[in-house]
Amino acid sequence: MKVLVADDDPGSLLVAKAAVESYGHFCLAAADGDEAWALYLAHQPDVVVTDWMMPGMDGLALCRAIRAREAELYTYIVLLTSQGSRDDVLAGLEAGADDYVTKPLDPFVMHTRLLVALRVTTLHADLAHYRKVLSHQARTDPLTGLHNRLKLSEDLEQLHARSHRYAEGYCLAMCDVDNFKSYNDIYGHQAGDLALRAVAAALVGQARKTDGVYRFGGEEFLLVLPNQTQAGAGAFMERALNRVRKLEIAHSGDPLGQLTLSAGISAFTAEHRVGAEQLLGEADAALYAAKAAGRNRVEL
Ligand code: GH3
Ligand code: MG
Ligand code: MG
Ligand code: MG
Repeated sequence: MKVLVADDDPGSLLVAKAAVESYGHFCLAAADGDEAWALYLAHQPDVVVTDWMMPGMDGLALCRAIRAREAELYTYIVLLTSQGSRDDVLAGLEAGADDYVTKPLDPFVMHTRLLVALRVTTLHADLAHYRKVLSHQARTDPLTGLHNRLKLSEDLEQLHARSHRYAEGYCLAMCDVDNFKSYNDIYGHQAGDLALRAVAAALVGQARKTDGVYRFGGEEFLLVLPNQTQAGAGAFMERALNRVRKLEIAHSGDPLGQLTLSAGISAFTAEHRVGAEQLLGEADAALYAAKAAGRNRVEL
């Protein structure tokens, strides 16, 4: 572990540093609280062992500063206290310290505290990791690997606010696989799943880096196209539909004999400053028009 030791007494500092190093940890030493804070910010130690009374920033203030700042990485804090200062110990633990040891420091006691510190910091690191994994999973569609609707609502809210503020245009394209129920009926659900994955990959392949591709529902996909005019989005979606046709997924239940997409586009512009929900509804209505007009096409 990376351990930061802070003590304004040079003798105590040396003893503490030697104790930490003798049990195989890397040790940073600070001669007062201000230096400790600077080293903490620069090196993000796993453990801080700090004296209570120091000129400048004292141990209590250091505890508070560390606790006020850390978000993901947990720092285990051990206070160095003098014998018989029970109130100090309580104040220190309340300020955010995890443990305390009394001076003069016994190296073996330091060792035992660092064992606990390792266990606690490892646990916190695991929790942070799982939080990240779960957060990603909660926003991802497992079949296609695309973003899901939760991620869509978050991203769309952000994009909408930004576009509103800076008067930028953006477009939504709602896509739906044509005659997909009959595809499942003819080829089975497993083949249907594979087809959805292929369509998703084709859409992602067509999208620009800043575009968002989301699985909106069963066989429905939503594309979010920032900084795009309605005409630009129309041309873009024509290319996307073409790309899906080029997959040449045979579909005997479709008039064209292959799997196709229909799409409806809506646009947020200076003249049409409607809410994101309404824009979704408009893209859906345009999709409905594309279906009614014979499928395998884009409607604005
Ligand atoms: P339209 O051209 O009007 O869109 O007709 P459609 O048959 O595609 O539309 P419908 O809404 O009747 O059928 C959608 C089908 O999509 C039904 C459903 O079983 C299938 N589906 C939805 N999600 C999945 C999935 O994850 N995997 C598979 N294999 N099929 C799915
Ligand atoms: Mg001191
Ligand atoms: Mg469909
Ligand atoms: Mg559908």
